[in-house]
Formats: sequence, structure tokens, C-alpha cells
Amino acid sequence: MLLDGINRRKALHHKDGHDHHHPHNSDGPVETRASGTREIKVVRRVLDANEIMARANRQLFAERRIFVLNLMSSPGSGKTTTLEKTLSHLMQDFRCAVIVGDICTTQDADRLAASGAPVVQINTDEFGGDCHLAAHVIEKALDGLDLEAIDILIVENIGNLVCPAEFDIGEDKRAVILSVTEGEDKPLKYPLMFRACDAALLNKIDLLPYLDYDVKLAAANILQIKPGMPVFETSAKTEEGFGPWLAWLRDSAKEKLSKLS
Ligand SMILES: Nc1nc2c(ncn2[C@@H]2O[C@H](COP(=O)(O)OP(=O)(O)OP(=O)(O)O)[C@@H](O)[C@H]2O)c(=O)[nH]1
Ligand SMILES: [Mg+2]
Repeated sequence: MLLDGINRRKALHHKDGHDHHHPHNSDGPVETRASGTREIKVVRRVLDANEIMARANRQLFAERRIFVLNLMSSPGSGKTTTLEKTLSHLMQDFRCAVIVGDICTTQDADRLAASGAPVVQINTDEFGGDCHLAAHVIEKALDGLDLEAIDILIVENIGNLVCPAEFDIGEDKRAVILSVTEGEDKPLKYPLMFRACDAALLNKIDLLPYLDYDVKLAAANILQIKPGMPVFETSAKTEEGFGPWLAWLRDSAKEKLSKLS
């Protein structure tokens, strides 16, 4: 199912139509640096509005007994591939559904629908290409799902290592994928994403023989930003390392769902 048009009702568009309002932005709907104080107020208002919606989503997910995972990464790190493989295991024990965000195309939704899980695709292109999924977008996407028939909802966020981390969508857990082709330094360069997540996947480890990549250093950098965070070394291609990742996901879901039953 393709969901678009949902951002139209937001009253947050830039003059250029690019809807992209959060703290790192320097050219928001006000005259930006002309008044630092004013910019902070606008940003605060946007994030407050998102917080309210995220709280409402969280309440709804609790009422419907749904565990929600927000999966984030740079473009191409392997979110969809990881999900394809994850769903094939998870759907043996849980009723799963997916919301997938992309700027354009329904390619990821088509790939994920092959799992048999209901999938809602969100496209943000006609609104200037939102770089993240906000809470109200998720709320709208839920219209396309039968919430009574879902135990686990996985949200594949838009490929971006910065913006999605700023938006609570009402999820229970957040996971970030860092692929080994991206460099060990990314947790240090993009700390918010790693600080905001509950688990990290170091993906594409099947490529390690062909790269000068220091897995230990990458993991240490992640732990420097978020001490104690589980770091799973995975290959979504071969499913190497999937056991601990799947166990973490299953345990996280069971923990929430058992509290609600
Ligand atoms: N070798 C290898 N390739 C992988 C792995 N995971 C994903 N890929 C490949 O990397 C490319 C991008 O993978 P996707 O799963 O589409 O990445 P994504 O994060 O969903 O990308 P966006 O949704 O565009 O942000 C594809 O060609 C995948 O086949 C892996 O573990 N090993
Ligand atoms: Mg994808």
C-alpha cells in the first residue's frame, strides 16, 4: 500500500516546500540566524508537537499490544535486506507488519511484502523529500494496517544517519545499522543517532575480507557514544550473526507484550 499526501496537512513547510524542521536545521521557516532565540522557539514548538503525537502513538500501541521497532541507518546500509531476513524468522512466532519510509519509489515495500507481512509505504517526495518519519506520519500510516492483527510493527525509517534520530515516533526500541563500508568513525561523527538507539548492527560483515575495516574499533566507537549498547555483527546477505540480533528483538518484544497481557 502506498501512502502519500499525508504531509500535506502539516503547517510546517519551508517557503521552498522542503519540510525539514528540527534543531540541526539552519534555514527554517523563520529568518534563521537573524534571531537565535526565535529559531529555538520554533524548533521547540515542532519537537513539542511531535512529542505529543508520539505519546499518543505509544498509548495506542500499548492498548493494542503492539511492540514497535524503529530501524534507522544511512541509505543503503541494509535496512530492507536485514528486515527481509528478520521477518522470515520472526513471523514464525509473531504477527508482524512494516511501515517503510522512502523519499521515492515503492521498491522496499515490494521487497518486504514478499515476506507476507502487511506493508505500508510512505513516500515523501512530493513534499520536498522529508528526511525522516515524524510521529504524525506514523499515526496516519496506521490507517492502512489492522492493528488487532499485529504483535510487532517494524518501521524502516528513511535512509539518513541524522534526522530520524530526532523524531520520537512512539516506538519501544530503536536500532541503528552501520555497514562496514561506511567507516569506523561514523558513530563519533553522528553521535545523536547512536546515543538515541538501543541496539546497533554492524552489517555487511561478509565483505570484511575485502576491506580495511576494524570491527573492534567501530564497536568501540559505538560504545564510546552509548556505553553498554548491544552491538550485533551481522550479514544480512548470509544471515551470519543473526542469532543474537533476533534474540534481542524477540526478548524486547516479549518483555513488552508480557507486561500488557
Ligand atoms: N554484501 C552485502 N550486501 C548487503 C548486505 N546487506 C545489504 N546489502 C546490499 O546493500 C544494498 C542496499 O541494501 P538495502 O537493504 O536496500 O539498504 P537500505 O538501508 O534498506 O537502503 P535505503 O532504504 O535505500 O536506505 C543492496 O544491494 C543489498 O543487497 C550484507 O549484509 N552484505
Ligand atoms: Mg530500504
